[in-house]
Amino acid sequence: VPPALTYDELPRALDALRSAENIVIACHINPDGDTIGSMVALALGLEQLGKRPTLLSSDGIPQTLTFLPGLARIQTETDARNFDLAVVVDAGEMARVGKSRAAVESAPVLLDIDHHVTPGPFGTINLLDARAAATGEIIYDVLTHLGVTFTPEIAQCLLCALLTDTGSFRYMNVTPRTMALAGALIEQGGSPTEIAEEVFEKRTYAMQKLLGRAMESLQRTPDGRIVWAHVTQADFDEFGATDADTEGIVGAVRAVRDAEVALFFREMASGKLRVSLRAHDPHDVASVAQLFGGGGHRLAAGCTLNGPLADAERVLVNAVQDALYRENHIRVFGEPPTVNHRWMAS
Ligand SMILES: [Mn+2]
Repeated sequence: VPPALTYDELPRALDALRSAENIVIACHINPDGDTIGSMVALALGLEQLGKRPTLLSSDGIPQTLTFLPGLARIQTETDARNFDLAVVVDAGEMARVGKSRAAVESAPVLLDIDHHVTPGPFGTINLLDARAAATGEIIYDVLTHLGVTFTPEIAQCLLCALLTDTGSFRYMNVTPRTMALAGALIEQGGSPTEIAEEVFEKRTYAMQKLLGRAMESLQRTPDGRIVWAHVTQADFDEFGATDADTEGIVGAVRAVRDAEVALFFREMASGKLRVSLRAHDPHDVASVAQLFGGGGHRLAAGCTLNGPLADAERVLVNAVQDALYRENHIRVFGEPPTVNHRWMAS
């Protein structure tokens, strides 16, 4: 395995973990494989050292991750306030621990472990590194430094963190080190086959039907640069679908050849439209989402618009066209005048 990442505050983090006894570990709301895998792997390692970890997931455990070992330790909330140390994994910001916040903030020391480096560290001790493809990579280093034995359970949790946060090792965040760690984790008993089957191949009937409706609605601009799709509230009602059943749709829209920006519109019961925006490098959809009061990352963002659906689609597609034009204009001529779309935001 290539050398570990280096963190300025690693010695302080290790001291804090070694000296604490009651440790509360919190993951982020709407949890994914990285935050759950990182939290459980860290807890299993700390238990080897005789610690008593309390695991908090404000939003519980998504169906797709229920195969992971060690999940019985996770609770959605706690009244306990006797913690020596709090650890928050993969959250980006404190607000994203949800209702775990009171327990986390009751501890005298807060360790923030993350590969999201914006909006910035919020711990008293911080292990942040954007070069890590997943927070699980940082947890791997921490457990190694603590002298923990990598059991098959720990390996499976960390492999799940790496595999899910890299889109099965396909995203730009993958490094040689990511692959080397994955190899080590397989040697230690992790199973990529089990993770892939559980996470990607147990889609619900409603998910597949919604995906069908979305693909049926697919449209694109004449130049093919912008592609979009929608599902209506009627589709949701017909299949008894929930928000979780839209998983994978925006990725399917983005996968259209020559698409530079993909949009997915989800009609809500209120009549408003929740929109997921995805860009291929080097485009920036966060700036478009921000025009409508939303936000996100350059390549993945979201916002909410007023209905009806057809108007929202027209307005947002126009805004993306403006943004693509602006990007080109800035490259060639410098800053053009700005366009204000804020009036359409819900
Ligand atoms: Mn992550």
